[in-house]
Amino acid sequence: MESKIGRAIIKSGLETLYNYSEVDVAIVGAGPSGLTAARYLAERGFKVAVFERRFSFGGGIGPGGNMLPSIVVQEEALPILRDFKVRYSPATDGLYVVDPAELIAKLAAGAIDAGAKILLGVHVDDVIFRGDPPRVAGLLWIWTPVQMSGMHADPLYTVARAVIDATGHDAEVVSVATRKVPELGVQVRGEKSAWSETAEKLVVEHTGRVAPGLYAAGMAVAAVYGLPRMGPIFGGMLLSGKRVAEVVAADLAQEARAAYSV
Ligand code: 48F
Repeated sequence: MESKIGRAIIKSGLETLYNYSEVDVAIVGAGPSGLTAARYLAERGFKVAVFERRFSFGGGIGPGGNMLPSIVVQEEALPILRDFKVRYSPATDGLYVVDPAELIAKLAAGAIDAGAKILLGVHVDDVIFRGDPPRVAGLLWIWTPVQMSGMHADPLYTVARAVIDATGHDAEVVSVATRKVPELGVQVRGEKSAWSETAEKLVVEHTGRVAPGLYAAGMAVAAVYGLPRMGPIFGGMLLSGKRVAEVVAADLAQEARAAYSV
C-alpha cells in the first residue's frame, strides 16, 4: 500500500511540475489580486499557474481588518463578487462587508474551476530575461522550506509569456527584476502611508505592464509607483486583478498576431 501511495504522489506531482514548466501566464502570489487575475485569464483559455510561497492561499484577506472576521468591498467591485458567487451585505455609503474565509475559498475555487493551477509552497526568487532591450520571459522558483532554511540550492524555471507580480506590499518580483536587470528601466518607489479612497482608484489605474513581459497587480502596483496604502478594503485588489487580466490578454493576443503577420 505504502509504495502505491508514494508512487501515486510522485508520478502525479512530477507530471504537474513538468506540465507547468512552461505556461502562458505565471502569477506570483495567491492573494486577492493574483487569484482574481488567474480566474479571468484562465477562462479566456490561457494556461495559467499561480506560485504561492505559503501552504495556503488568500494572502492578506485572512486576517480581515486587524483580525476581525470582516473585510470591506466597495460598490464598484460587486460584479466581481457576483462572478465568484461571494455573498456581501451593505454597511454604509456604498461599502459592503464580506466574510474573509468565504472570499478566500471562493476566489481560489473560481481560479481553479476556470482552469488555473495553484502551486503552494513555492517561493519565486528571480526572473528569466531575454533580449536587448530585455523582456521578462519567466521565473525561478524554489520550495519555500528550502528558501527559509537559508541553505543554497539552485531553483528551477518556469518559462512564461507574461509574469504578473501579485506579491503584495513588497512587489518582490518587480523588485528583484529591477535590481538584477536595471536595463528594464523600472524603479520600485515603495508605497506611501494610507489614503484609502485615492489608493483604491490609483492602484487600478496604474495596474498593468511594468516592463516587457512583466506586469503588476494589487499592492505590488502601489509599491512600484509610490501610491498610498488603503487598509482592509479589497475592492481595488479585485478590480486590479481583473484589469491586469485584461491587459495581459490584450498584449498576448497582439503579440500572437504580430508573430503570424508576414
Ligand atoms: O499580500 P497579498 O494579499 O497581495 P494583494 O493581492 O492584496 C493585498 C491585500 O491583501 C492587503 C491590502 C489591500 O487591501 O493592503 O494587503 O496585493 O498576497 C500576496 C501573496 O503573495 C505571496 C504571499 O505569501 C501572499 O500570499 N508571495 C509574496 N512574495 C512571494 C509570494 C514570492 N516571492 N513567491 C511566492 N509567493
